[in-house]
Amino acid sequence: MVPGLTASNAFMSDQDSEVLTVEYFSMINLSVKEKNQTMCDRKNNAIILFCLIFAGGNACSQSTVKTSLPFKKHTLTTEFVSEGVAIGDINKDGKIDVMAGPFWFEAPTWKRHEITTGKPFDPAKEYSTSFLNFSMDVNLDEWTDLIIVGFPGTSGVWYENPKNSEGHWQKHIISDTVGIGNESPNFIDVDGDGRKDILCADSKAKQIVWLRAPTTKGSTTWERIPISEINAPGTDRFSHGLGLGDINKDGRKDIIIKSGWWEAPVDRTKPNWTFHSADLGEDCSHMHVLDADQDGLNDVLSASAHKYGIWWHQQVKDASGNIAWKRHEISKNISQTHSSNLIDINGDGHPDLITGKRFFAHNDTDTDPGTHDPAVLAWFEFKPGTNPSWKQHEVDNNSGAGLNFIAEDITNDGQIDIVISNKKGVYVFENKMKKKSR
Ligand SMILES: [Ca+2]
Ligand SMILES: [Ca+2]
Ligand SMILES: [Ca+2]
Ligand SMILES: [Ca+2]
Repeated sequence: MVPGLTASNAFMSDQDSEVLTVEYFSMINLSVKEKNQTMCDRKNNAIILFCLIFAGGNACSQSTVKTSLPFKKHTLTTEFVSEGVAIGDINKDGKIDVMAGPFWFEAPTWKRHEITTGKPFDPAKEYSTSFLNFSMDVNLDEWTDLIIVGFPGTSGVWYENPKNSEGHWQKHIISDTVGIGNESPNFIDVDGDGRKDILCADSKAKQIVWLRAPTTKGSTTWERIPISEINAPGTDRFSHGLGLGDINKDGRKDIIIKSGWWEAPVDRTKPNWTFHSADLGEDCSHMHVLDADQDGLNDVLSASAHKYGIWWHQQVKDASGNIAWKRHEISKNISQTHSSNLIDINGDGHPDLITGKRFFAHNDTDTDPGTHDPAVLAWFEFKPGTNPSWKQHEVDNNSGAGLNFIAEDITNDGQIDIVISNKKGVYVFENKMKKKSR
């Protein structure tokens, strides 16, 4: 008997077959070639394995045994409409809907509605007008609105939820004067007041700033709060790498770029945070902070935006207290990992890294290595320790991820689902994994 499988699998329900498939993937080490197989091939492998184990290789065909993946894929569209995605209960029916650029998709049928006039773009030749999407109730009227960050360096906009009335949503400019730069703006609570902010570069002023959403009902004014000097690093419209996390463990989250970090002061609305130089590696996308090796010093995780590479940067301190950063490679299997999320997706108490290929990041050109690789979406199972590990699990190989994606429980079953939008389309991956016990 193969470990992890029981005779009860011989009469599999859909749910059971999903578990079998999870266990099958976890039992074998896939070669690079196998990793590039189509998902159909993999399903067949799972079926063949099942046949060999339970039917002696006989009397078993694809038509009689169904398998499915640990994530159920919902295709909202295969058109390229946005490289960012956001979620929220748009129509207040209790179900979480999906927004991607000019459209929102109504759960559970994913009927498409227009937020504004939109059209699909050509993934081989075009960029969309929607790079990152965030959702919040901007004007505090208790209806979820959509924020769109467009081509790097342009002004952000938000669309006001029309409260179930017909027609397009009213468009508002966040700030005429702020060019939202750096290619990985974060939508994250910078000052710890419980309301999310836009953390980005102002590529016109060449400053790191955060934009605070209106705080009083009916207001549409976003406050621009600079934290760096003018002409700071990481502030070009096409700069790569930005994150928020507590590097020095003083309880306040600091702002991180690949060449250093700004130390958050007690009052995070103050300008001129102290900058500390640090070598945090190559151009990357979102940057995350955690103590991977559990030595009491926080480390930094990042993934390459346009090449291959996922890394953790170990914070090391010498006897005099001087800090250095040692780079460790986690994976070089997926190129163009232009967005990531850090969240415990398997429920074992450890935050996992989810990332995917920003398919055709620079269109159908050979600018980026691996442009024509399968568009993989994967999660890396994190086990902390002196030698921390991140084991790759594939979610899908014909989607990937865009410039930002969602990893939250959108079906309200306690499992973290994944929602992506990129040049492959818009997809929901419903988490059907069995939860691991802690
Ligand atoms: Ca609103
Ligand atoms: Ca701090
Ligand atoms: Ca550490
Ligand atoms: Ca985990």
